[in-house]
Amino acid sequence: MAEGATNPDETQNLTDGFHLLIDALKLNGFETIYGVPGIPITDFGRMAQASGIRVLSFRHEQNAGYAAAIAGYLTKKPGICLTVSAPGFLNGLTALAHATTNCFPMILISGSSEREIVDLQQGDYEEMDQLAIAKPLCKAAYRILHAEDIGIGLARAYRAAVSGRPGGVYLDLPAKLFGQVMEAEAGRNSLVQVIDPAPAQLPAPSAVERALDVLKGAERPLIILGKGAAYAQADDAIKALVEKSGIPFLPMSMAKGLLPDTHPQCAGAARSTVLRESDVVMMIGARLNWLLSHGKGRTWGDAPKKFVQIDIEPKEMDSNVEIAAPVVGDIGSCVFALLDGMGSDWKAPPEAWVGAVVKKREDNIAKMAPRLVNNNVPMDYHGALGVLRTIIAERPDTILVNEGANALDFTRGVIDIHKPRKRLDVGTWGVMGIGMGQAIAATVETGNQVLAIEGDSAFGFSGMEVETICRYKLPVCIVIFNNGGIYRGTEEDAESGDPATTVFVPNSRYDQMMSAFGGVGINVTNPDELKQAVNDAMDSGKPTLINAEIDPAAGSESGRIGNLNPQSVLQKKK
Ligand code: ADP
Ligand code: TZD
Ligand code: MG
Repeated sequence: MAEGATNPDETQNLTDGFHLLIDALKLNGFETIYGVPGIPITDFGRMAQASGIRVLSFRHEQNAGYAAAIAGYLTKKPGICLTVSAPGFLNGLTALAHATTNCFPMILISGSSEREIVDLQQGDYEEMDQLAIAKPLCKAAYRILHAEDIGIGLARAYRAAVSGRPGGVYLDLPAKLFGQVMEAEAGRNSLVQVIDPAPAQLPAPSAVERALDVLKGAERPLIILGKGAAYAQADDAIKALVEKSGIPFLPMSMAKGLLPDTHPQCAGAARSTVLRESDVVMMIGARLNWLLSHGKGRTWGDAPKKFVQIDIEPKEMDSNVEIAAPVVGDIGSCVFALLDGMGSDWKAPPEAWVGAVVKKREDNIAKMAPRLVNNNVPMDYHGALGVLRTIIAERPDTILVNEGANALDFTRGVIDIHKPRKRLDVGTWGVMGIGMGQAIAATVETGNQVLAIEGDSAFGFSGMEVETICRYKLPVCIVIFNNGGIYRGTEEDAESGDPATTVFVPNSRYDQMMSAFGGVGINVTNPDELKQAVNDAMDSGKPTLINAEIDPAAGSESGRIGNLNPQSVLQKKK
């Protein structure tokens, strides 16, 4: 048997699809698989686990997929999701599309039924032309038909996921492939160790010079840091660039903590002012999509603006507005080049601007402060978040997972993040359901404690995974902001006789779901109890779910993005 290979049958000198895939994964340093077992991949999962790969079994593929996607974000290595054919594949596909949309590297490996039968539509078990369906929804999609191609197939998938703009890759493995046998040494020779999977992409010196010229001409410059910057793991260089430039910075949601939200240059609490008033904006790993009002309109004010954009994807430039200085390359290389080009005589931006931003930010922080210490019962979002904010400040290595509408927007605004990649959330789509998958992968990949702050609706999308969290005994503390519904728990629909579409069973006890599986479930009604319960959870590291009773009337429709709802002229809103 070849050294390092997993085939236990030494006498036969043979290997097969199962073992080749395991060997290929291990050769390339893939240590964890997130998935759901079943035909045709059950034995593959068992063998992978026996070989030392960590195989985490979920209750639904979508959650395993979200886990893989965020694992990719946290590690810069594609997260692997493993699913069964057709329905399992489709369940995982949402997460694959989400990974692609968010520029997270991920590989969805799915078993599939036999080509001969699928292509003649003869009705195989879980028949579906998965490759064709996956193609438009991911960055690349490949199928492997022969055992000797497993090595090269995985290499292609790996490289496609992480190089350039990262994204989701689909790998289709028909059932027959797993059992295909080949000679062990030939098998070993067929494996490919991917060298330099995400090669550095250096920016052109002229592009760097152009960017510096634009920055030098600025009166009111701003740097926007996006999750691409957090993904790049160029933390020290980005910090050095921001500090040397003296320019106020605005972190996008998942870029919070790249520099601490408490940093003197952080303009997070002066967001509308800096977007409106700035004259030159440098985007680092952030897109001018809906989250930034497409770079135009009221949010951005009337004064003309010039944009500098650092991104690995050339097509991103001019996607919404003209980019005066495109800098195409990987963020680490681009930031180093800019730092280098700034030289020793770099002039900080005018004090009038920097001072105005600081003043606005301090004013806004002071305005919010009293709301964060309120002890109202039932709790409002600010009362609850006031204590959670302190806990995160005291335990800055905690990874915060966050989804919901009000539960998302208020948490993002209130809780300061102090270290890079410690805030994970709904991302570019604002998708509900990422919570438990992200919570699981975050702690599995880093070993850190997780605090998941979840709207009651948001949690419902992946809530069954509390069993998974208990089964693997993960240090995850879930706080449900339970306001009895989507946005609010107060709506009534007198006309239909059914509950309004946005409300749930009032006074639900989500904590009992956790107790059902042996975890700690607690119901809390005020901020003091919430603080105690979260601190206990973090001290013990035990799976914990805290049902935090929030005033059903405290939230607003769609949180901060109510303006995106289309309006009917014929019907009055309730
Ligand atoms: P946010 O939602 O935080 O604004 P986006 O997801 O919109 O961030 O933008 C992330 C951007 O970062 C994408 O355009 C992507 O191409 C880019 N990106 C991701 N990784 C890198 C990298 N290593 N180097 C350069 N750009 C990157
Ligand atoms: N489905 C999916 C997959 N993603 C979505 N974003 C939605 C539906 C629509 N949606 C939102 O945009 S937020 C939200 C839904 C259903 C839930 C908000 O309720 P919540 O939070 O309980 O999670 P708050 O605190 O009550 O606002
Ligand atoms: Mg709710």
